[in-house]
Amino acid sequence: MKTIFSGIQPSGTLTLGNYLGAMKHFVDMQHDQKCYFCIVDEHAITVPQDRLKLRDNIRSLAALYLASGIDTEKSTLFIQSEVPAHTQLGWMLQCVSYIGELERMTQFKDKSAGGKEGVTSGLLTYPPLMASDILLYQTDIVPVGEDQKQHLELTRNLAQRFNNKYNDIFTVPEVRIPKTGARIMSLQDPTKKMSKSDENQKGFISMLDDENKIMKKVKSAVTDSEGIVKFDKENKPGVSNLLTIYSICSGKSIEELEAKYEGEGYGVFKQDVGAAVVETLKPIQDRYYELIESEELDDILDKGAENASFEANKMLRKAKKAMGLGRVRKKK
Ligand code: ATP
Ligand code: LTN
Repeated sequence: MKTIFSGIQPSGTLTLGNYLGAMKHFVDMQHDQKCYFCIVDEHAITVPQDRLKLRDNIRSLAALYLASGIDTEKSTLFIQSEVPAHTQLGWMLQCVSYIGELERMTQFKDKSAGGKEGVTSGLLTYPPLMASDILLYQTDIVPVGEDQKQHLELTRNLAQRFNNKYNDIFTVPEVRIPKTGARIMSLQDPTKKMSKSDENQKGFISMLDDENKIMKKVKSAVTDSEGIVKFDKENKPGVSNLLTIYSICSGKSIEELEAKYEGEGYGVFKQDVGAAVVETLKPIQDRYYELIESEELDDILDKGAENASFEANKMLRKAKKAMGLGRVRKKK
């Protein structure tokens, strides 16, 4: 049995990109594997957050994990800040990371592009915390979207460096990026990834958008003036993005869809893409609204934190011993 770990930041309501690139695969992977799914709230505070909104987003993300099909009989679902071992090992791994390699992370470069004065040091040291999340559970596989590939590469380097320098305790994890849906693009600028922190609301579909909003956003998605439904990422990024979304939501292949819309133009096509998205999200939304105010959700998260702490503390003890932290009691 393999161990799977992945995390999502509670930095806003999840988008269709998060669902198709990450969450949907978590659900498919949980059979016959040992899975940990984490709400990484300590990652979210690397950029400013409103405290009440953050609290709401944490709960909402937990409910979305469950509504999407995470089954707590098979998987452990928990909140990062409720398992202190994450920041403890995170600090130790910071002391194994080099500033140079952290400064080379694309996400850091992008988010600090406006100047380094207003950027927190947490944004720079976020990757060792992410490595800690993963390494605490002897993770074999980390399912993520394309944008996290570089962080995973760094996690592997840190694990190997620690194993060589101190003691061979960490499993070196593998990244698993989905073949389709790994990078769902913005509906307004199909050269940019769909992001929940996009200022332009029309660029993303939230997992909680109602039917009306979804249809409107898909209809106003940027395409091109050719009027041909064909997959061509380079020259037709907007149409290709809609085809990807439609294909995953409907289970039909891209070729099948291209054939179906031959000679049709974009009107009918967009209508059907929207309908397929609504059909995918509707059952998740129904279950979400049942869960969000329930005590069941709190019970699941309490139990998740307890399970995760138990496993994580075992690894933390090993790592402290390997580095020589703390003490050993003298025998009388
Ligand atoms: P933000 O957009 O606010 O910077 P994010 O959505 O990139 O945040 P997370 O919420 O932590 O960051 O991402 C959770 C998972 O969703 C990760 O595995 C990430 O790779 C994946 N993901 C994020 N955006 C997309 C996208 N547009 N297409 C496919 N997968 C995505
Ligand atoms: N960095 C990731 C979120 C994240 C994560 C993790 C993903 C934090 N810890 C551990 C996988 C495994 C992001 O920004 N999407």
